[in-house]
Amino acid sequence: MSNHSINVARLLGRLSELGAIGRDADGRLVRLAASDADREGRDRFVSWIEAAGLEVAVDRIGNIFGIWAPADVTDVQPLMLGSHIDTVIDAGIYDGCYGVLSGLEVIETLKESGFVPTRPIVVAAFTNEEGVRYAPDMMGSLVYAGGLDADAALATIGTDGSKLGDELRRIGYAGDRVPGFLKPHAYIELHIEQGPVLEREGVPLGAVGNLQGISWQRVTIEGDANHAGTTPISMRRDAGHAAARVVIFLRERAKAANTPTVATVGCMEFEPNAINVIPSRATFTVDLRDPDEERLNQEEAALARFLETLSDEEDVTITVERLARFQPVKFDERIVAAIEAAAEARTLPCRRVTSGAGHDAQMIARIAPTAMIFVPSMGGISHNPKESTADDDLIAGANVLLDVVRKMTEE
Ligand code: HGY
Ligand code: MN
Ligand code: MN
Ligand code: MN
Repeated sequence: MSNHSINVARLLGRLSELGAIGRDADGRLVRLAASDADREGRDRFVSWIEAAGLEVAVDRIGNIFGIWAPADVTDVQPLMLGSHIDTVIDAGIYDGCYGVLSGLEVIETLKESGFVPTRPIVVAAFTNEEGVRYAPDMMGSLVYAGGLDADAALATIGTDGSKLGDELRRIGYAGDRVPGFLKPHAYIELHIEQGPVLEREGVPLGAVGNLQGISWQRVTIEGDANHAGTTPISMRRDAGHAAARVVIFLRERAKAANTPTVATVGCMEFEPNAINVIPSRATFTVDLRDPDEERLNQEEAALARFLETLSDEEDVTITVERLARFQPVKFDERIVAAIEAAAEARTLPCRRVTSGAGHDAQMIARIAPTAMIFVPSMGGISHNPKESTADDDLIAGANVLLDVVRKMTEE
């Protein structure tokens, strides 16, 4: 049984301190990538890295790294920990931040204990994991893993018309390091589950064996604006009605499929968006996910077929833009087993889980052996201010991460 422990007050204190940064006028937590709020959160995280005596590095896409490299191991591949500190709109305080702050906490605890690792240990805060302002999501780690060219990513135009590269420069996080400058020996991400499984089963820890595939598309339907009162139903080219039929199609199909497939229409805009005008245009997003690559392809094909039929039946024009497409990922069995062993050594129940959410680990798994640790989300709630995890679970997760990191860097 390991008797090492992280500094509980420091971790929990920083989680609430970071959680207070980026509140809007209504008190909602909104720390979108490369915004002023993101700058403030980044600055606070960097101040903690510096206070811990770590080297700070920032790469061209704004990924931040805190590097602990004792003298005689500087040229050895590092063990990397991390996640993200950008948030969705009206977010909780744990998504991403828990993994970044626990990674820093583990490094500080090991450093303070006089432990000398056989390889550098690095904590990363990846840029734009959420993808709310700039698509795709997991952008910083995708660039880091070589899945997206840095210049192409920096040229991305956001939902507010801003350019990511300009915004990173404006907030002072257009770094000079080449993305991928540190090739990790392994990557471990600690994260809240953001789903209901662990809580429902009364299990405090999840060893994440795999992560589902993600497909993001933006659909634009063009019809004709017309008078809401005078236009007979049979003469309408109603973009709003056509869009609503897509929402119903996706839900009915996912419900009838009896598979893990999930479908979400999270954003929708009508033009001209007036109570007495038939919408001429509807623009909306489709988020499809499935742990099975083949089934995810089939869901995308089924949606494409439905849109074809819809366009004829509703006499509208439909265009689709692909925003993101990530395959399902299987994590590294040895690290997953090490997580299970560390939980067992602390007599903490642990079970295998699939991640329904996308994570930076999905990208870093392209370049290094990777795994994740989950702790329960109360009510399975996330991407919502009610997102919460019991302190005991937060501490247990961080202590298991501490044990795995110690084990992987003492040999
Ligand atoms: O969309 C996701 O699953 C991640 O939170 N960006
Ligand atoms: Mn996250
Ligand atoms: Mn998230
Ligand atoms: Mn995520």
